[in-house]
Amino acid sequence: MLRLVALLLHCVPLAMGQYDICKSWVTTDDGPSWEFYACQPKAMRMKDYVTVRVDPAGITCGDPPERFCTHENPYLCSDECDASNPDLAHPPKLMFDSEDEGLATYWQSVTWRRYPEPLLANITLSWNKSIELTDDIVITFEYGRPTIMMLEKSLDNGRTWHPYQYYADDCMEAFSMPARRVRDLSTTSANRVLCTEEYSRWAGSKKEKTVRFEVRDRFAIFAGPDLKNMDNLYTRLESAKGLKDFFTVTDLRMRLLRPALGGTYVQRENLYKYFYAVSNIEVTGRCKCNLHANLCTFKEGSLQCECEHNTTGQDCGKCKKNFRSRSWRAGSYLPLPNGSPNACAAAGSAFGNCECYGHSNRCSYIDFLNVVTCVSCKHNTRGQHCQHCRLGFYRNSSAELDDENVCIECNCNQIGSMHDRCNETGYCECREGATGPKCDDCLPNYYWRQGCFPNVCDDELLLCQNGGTCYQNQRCICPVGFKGVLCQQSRCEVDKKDCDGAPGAGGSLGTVALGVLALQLRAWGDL
Ligand SMILES: *[C@@H]1O[C@H](CO)[C@@H](O)[C@H](O)[C@H]1NC(C)=O
Ligand SMILES: *[C@@H]1O[C@H](CO)[C@@H](O)[C@H](O)[C@H]1NC(C)=O
Ligand SMILES: *[C@@H]1O[C@H](CO)[C@@H](O)[C@H](O)[C@H]1NC(C)=O
Ligand SMILES: *[C@@H]1O[C@H](CO)[C@@H](O)[C@H](O)[C@H]1NC(C)=O
Ligand SMILES: *[C@@H]1O[C@H](CO)[C@@H](O)[C@H](O)[C@H]1NC(C)=O
Ligand SMILES: [Ca+2]
Repeated sequence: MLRLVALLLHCVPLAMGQYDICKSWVTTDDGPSWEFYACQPKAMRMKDYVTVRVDPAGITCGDPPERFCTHENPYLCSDECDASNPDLAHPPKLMFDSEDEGLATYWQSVTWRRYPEPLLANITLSWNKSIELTDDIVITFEYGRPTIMMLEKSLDNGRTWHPYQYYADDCMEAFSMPARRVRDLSTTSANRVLCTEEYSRWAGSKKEKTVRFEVRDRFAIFAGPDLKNMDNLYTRLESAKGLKDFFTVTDLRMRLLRPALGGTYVQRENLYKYFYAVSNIEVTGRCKCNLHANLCTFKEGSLQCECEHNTTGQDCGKCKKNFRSRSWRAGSYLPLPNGSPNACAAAGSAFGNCECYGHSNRCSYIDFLNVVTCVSCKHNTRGQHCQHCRLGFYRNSSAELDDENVCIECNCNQIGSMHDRCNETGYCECREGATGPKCDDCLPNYYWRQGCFPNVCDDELLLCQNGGTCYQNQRCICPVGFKGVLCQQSRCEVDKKDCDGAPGAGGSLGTVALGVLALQLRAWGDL
């Protein structure tokens, strides 16, 4: 019974009752038919669907077994962490179990025995699915909260990361940021990334255990203190740029940067009381389904939206095949209270059969040709059905025709290529001497200088003569007394007066003599 009450309490703030059905069967003057609405799945405990990774390797305590103690009992270091003993092990999964026995189970790091080297740990949570946060993220630390930590998020399954919130007992010292509180943010700064000192000060490890990322306080800026005015929040989510994305994540990362210090400086003689211990990470949110689904299920290891409105994809992010007569759009919370479904429409519903593969919203009838054609094809497409790529673009063979990335720019090198068109595999047509898919390379025996030019000299067939050196395949640098493209001509053969004063007569002998002279000059210079 107690558990049921807890469950109900847990659900109350989440079950707003809005946008929970995608369609209903209604009777109108024209008979019964479906009516469609914007819809979204219920919020869930997202920790049940997460995969976790803790870095660096070896940061989890117990291998080898080690002793530790607590700030409350700093001289009784008899507690033990031993990865090989289930009763004494503290693996990462204990951050996500349910604790109904009353006894906290927790992941624990090694102790700070390497002080003053920092004790760093990353806890990375991945869903392989975009999630919209609907309530605070709550991280519970047994034995004290870190004095410095950072929360990061990713929106692209961990490819790129962005700071989400900074936490420190002294924000200025730790991050050179002024301390701020989420409660003090305004409507224009609701998605600001800030540093807070509220969750890092020492207050006794039993008293204050949680570190929060305050989603509710940010919602409250729009919806009021008890989140009563959700309509206003939904309106803002639709209209304020970046606000929806701010609450959307695919991954979260806690970067633990300095453990609890017990309210004082680090005591080097007892480093066994410094470590991290996390008993729970609560993440409440809903699957992002672009307002095209009210169910999200766990299938083959990942959450997936059960898409309606003839959309498809993990997030209902595109139109189903044969429903692409206009571009895909997310559903909208507006107009209140039921929103707009922005459903995908079947090809052939307008103007006979004009499919535009989602690259155009409009078709037009051309009278004298008696055809219907797509108008203003987007995404660099062209053609009656936007089925071709514009000149200067080629078809992406791994993308379907309705993909936004279907046409790739040829990107031909302007100097090396004949024009900016390319063939179906992206190869440009090269001018003489140029090569490579984009004509930005030169064939062997050519050099690049605003285009490809045949080599003047090289190390093989076009050797510079008489001790000349080849400069970047462009010209021979000839020794004094020689000229010609390959330094093949002695100046005195051409012009008798060049021979005056030249020591020796023979070409190569002259070079040797010059070399000796140069060495002598250098020797004098050193004296
Ligand atoms: C934690 O992740 C950040 C990137 O988000 C990385 O720069 C850092 O090296 C990681 N730290 C550890 C201890 O793995
Ligand atoms: C992520 O989800 C997609 C779509 O459901 C699935 O195809 C893919 O295998 C998943 N990747 C991992 C690493 O679980
Ligand atoms: C989706 O397509 C089906 C036909 O397969 C149709 O009955 C249904 O009304 C369509 N739904 C929407 C929202 O357009
Ligand atoms: C080709 O399309 C795929 C699938 O949409 C996309 O992931 C990839 O980035 C595209 N390639 C290029 C070069 O744009
Ligand atoms: C495109 O041109 C390259 C280089 O000339 C050639 O190897 C390739 O086969 C061509 N691709 C097609 C589809 O014609
Ligand atoms: Ca636990």
